[in-house]
Amino acid sequence: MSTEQTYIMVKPDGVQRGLVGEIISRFEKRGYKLVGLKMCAPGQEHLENHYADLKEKSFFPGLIKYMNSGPVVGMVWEGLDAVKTGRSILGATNPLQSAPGTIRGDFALAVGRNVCHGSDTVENAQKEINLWFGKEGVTKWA
Ligand code: RTP
Repeated sequence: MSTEQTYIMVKPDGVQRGLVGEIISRFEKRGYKLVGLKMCAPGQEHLENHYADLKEKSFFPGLIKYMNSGPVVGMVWEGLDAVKTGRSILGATNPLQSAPGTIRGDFALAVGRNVCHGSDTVENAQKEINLWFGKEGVTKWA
C-alpha cells in the first residue's frame, strides 16, 4: 500500500446543500491530509475536459449541464491508498447502491445528483490534479 494523492470534488448539488464541511470532515477524520482546496465555477469547456472519457455516453450532455449548474469545490487528499479508499468513502456511483455510512449512501438518491466525484485510478488522479490545480499545484506539508 503506498501513499497516493486523489482528486475529490464536491459537485454543485453538494455545495448548494451545504455538504462541503461534512465531506471534508469525513476525509480528515479518516486520516487523510488535505493538500489542495479550491472553489470555482469551471465552465463548460473545463468540465468537458474533466469528463472527456464519457463524451460518447447518452448522459454526457445532462452531466455537463448538472456540473455547470453552480460552483464546485475541488480537493486533493493525500495518504495511504487514497484513490481506492477515497472512492469507498464516497460510495457507489449510483447512490441507490451506496452503502449507508458512505457519503452518497447517506446523502443522495439519484445518480444524476450524486454529490461528489473521486478519481478512479492513480493515473487519472494525477491528470485531474493537473487539470484542476494546474500551475499553482498543491501544498507540501509534513
Ligand atoms: P465520478 O467520476 O463523478 O466520481 O463518477 P464515477 O467515476 O463513479 O462514474 P462515471 O461512470 O465516471 O460517471 C460520472 C458521473 O456521471 C453521472 N452519471 N450519470 N446513467 C446516468 O445517468 C449516469 N451515469 C453516470 C454521475 O454523476 C457520475 O458520477
